[in-house]
Amino acid sequence: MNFTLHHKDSQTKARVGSLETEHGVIQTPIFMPVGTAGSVKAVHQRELKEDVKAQIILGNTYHLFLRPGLSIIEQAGGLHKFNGWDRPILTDSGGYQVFSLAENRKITEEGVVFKSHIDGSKQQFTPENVMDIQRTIGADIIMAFDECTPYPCEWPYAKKSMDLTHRWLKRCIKRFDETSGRYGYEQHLFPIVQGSVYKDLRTESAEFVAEQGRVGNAIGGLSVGEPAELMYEMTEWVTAILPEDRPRYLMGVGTPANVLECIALGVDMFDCVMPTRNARNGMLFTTEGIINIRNEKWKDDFSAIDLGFENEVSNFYTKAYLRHLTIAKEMLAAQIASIHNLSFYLWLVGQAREHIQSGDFPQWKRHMVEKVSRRR
Ligand code: PRF
Repeated sequence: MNFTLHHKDSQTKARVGSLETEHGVIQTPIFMPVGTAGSVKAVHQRELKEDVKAQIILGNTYHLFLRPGLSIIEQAGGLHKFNGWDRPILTDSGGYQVFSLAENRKITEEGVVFKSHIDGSKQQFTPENVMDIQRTIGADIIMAFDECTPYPCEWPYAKKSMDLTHRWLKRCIKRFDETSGRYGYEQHLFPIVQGSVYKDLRTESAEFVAEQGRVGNAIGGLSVGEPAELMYEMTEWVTAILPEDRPRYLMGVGTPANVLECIALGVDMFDCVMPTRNARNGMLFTTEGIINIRNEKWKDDFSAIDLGFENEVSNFYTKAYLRHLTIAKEMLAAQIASIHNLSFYLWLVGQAREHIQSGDFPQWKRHMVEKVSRRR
């Protein structure tokens, strides 16, 4: 996997690059739609390519391991073959989902024992089996097994948790490097920086992660309820330590404004359920701001959802029609809203890349953050 930096902004830490995988090239900064159970909810693969213009999607180890299970994915020849997505895939390790979804989880030095939220069965994740599971799922980029601390979190717990995440990282790396891709292409392991909101811990974690010398690095433990300013402060602190010549992935972030601000802090990759989850609740992100399509005021607004960027779906369907579909609980509402929101995010990071290249990124970002954060 090759990461090439093409341009660095002179006034911020924003950069434009490209990340080559055997399933295709990813232009950075990039937003990665979340496809938890092997599907980006309400959006099929052709729409993801042609309308959304997604370059890479996410999958979740936790969900895929529980259902359909490894045997089915392996028989299919890996997740790319199973779901028909032939571009890059990244899988999260389960280290986050196990804490947010599983019941009765118990964390030990060895790993986490938990009860499946689907059938109540007892399961265990360890750094070793999570590497094996992600090898079998077959994502191009796989994530280390970590503990994501909640917010707020006292320093002593954050320290203890970070140390455990680091010991787990060593075990992940050992297992990962002893094994190889099962489907004929290479996979790459990204370690994750933790340390909650404490600068001393973030420094220690970022240095530890940087020392491992992996091809890309991730920042975890943020966007878990802390104020946005604190999230920016930690992100900036960590990107200053992580190697400049490797991609940096900020996990689970965020709103369009969060994404733009963190691009300026040197982040290259983002994922978040917000564009898809909020779409299903009627919240739309547009070039003119945030709208709740259920609002009465859209009932006879026959203007397009968004004319601010070129997109078949956003330019074609009207607000009044989408409002009707949403109120009537028509499935098409979720499809149109999800495609629109994802297309908007992908357009936004594409614009960011162009403005970094052309040299007016700071001015454009200031203007854009204001525009996309408005409530209409
Ligand atoms: N760790 C992992 N996945 C994550 C996170 C994390 O800290 C976050 C934090 N926002 C989102 N997804 N493994």
